[in-house]
Amino acid sequence: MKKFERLPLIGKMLLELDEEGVLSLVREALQEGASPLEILEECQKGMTGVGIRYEQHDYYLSGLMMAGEIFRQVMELTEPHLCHYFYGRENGHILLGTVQGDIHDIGKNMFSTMARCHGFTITDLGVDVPPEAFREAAEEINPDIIGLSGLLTVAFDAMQQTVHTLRQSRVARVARTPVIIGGSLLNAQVCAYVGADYWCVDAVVGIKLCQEILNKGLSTS
Ligand code: B12
Repeated sequence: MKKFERLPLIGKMLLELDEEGVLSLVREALQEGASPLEILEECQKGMTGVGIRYEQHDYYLSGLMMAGEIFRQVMELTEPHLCHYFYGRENGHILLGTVQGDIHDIGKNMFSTMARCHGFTITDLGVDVPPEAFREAAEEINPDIIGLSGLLTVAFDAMQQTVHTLRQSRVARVARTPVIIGGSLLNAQVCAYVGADYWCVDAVVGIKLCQEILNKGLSTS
């Protein structure tokens, strides 16, 4: 992969919500053989900055929406390149979704794309998914791993409820299926509170954890 010197500019332009600037620079970077992962990481930094501006009341909800739309388009541009960058023959099945009350899906979709590039099968239930819907889907498809996404503090309770509902499943295998949670505000304490088995704030780390779970045959029991 070639080093694209103006990579940091992408994150800065995203922070300024400069849609045209971001997209043309991303196209240029990809044409010059830059790493799609580094482009996405740069955009993620920009998104964190947008979140800070929102907290400081420099941006409003429309700013978050605009940033989300720019990132979605960056994902569209980088997706075909990601599968050249990542390659794998994993044969695990991951049930994925953003928990109830939360509609953030950019990070979930990014994880989903990378996981598919690695060969995982993904069943994505979408956003604002109630605990029961996770349980029903898990009982139907028997996934190897269940991935919950959540970016809001209030999503922690929904994650906890979802894990609890899954553990109560009458299908023994579903009750034991490892659960991994992902989202920028997570940490070990939240993971313990939620009752999940693994946590991450980064899709690449998430993929590695899923590979370990499969390869070592890890489960919650
Ligand atoms: C874009 C955005 C939005 C967009 C989302 C668009 C979309 N389609 O997703 C919209 C406009 C919808 C939105 C709405 C709101 N948002 Co918002 N949003 C953001 C923002 C700026 C970026 C999020 C993002 O996409 N980041 C980029 C992705 C790539 O990163 P990521 O999600 O962390 O994902 C990575 C990892 O976490 C991991 N991952 C994620 N999921 C999973 C799952 C698994 C299984 C695995 C393994 C890994 C994994 O992989 C990804 C890649 O590495 C964040 C700021 C921030 N710091 O996150 C605020 C932020 C999350 N939002 C916030 C808030 C407050 C809101 C609103 C309540 C605002 C309002 N007044 O209405 C609403 C809530 C709506 C709802 N009910 O969900 C707060 C949350 C604060 C809190 N403590 O709860 C934040 C932190 C902003 C802030 N600093 O205040 N938002």
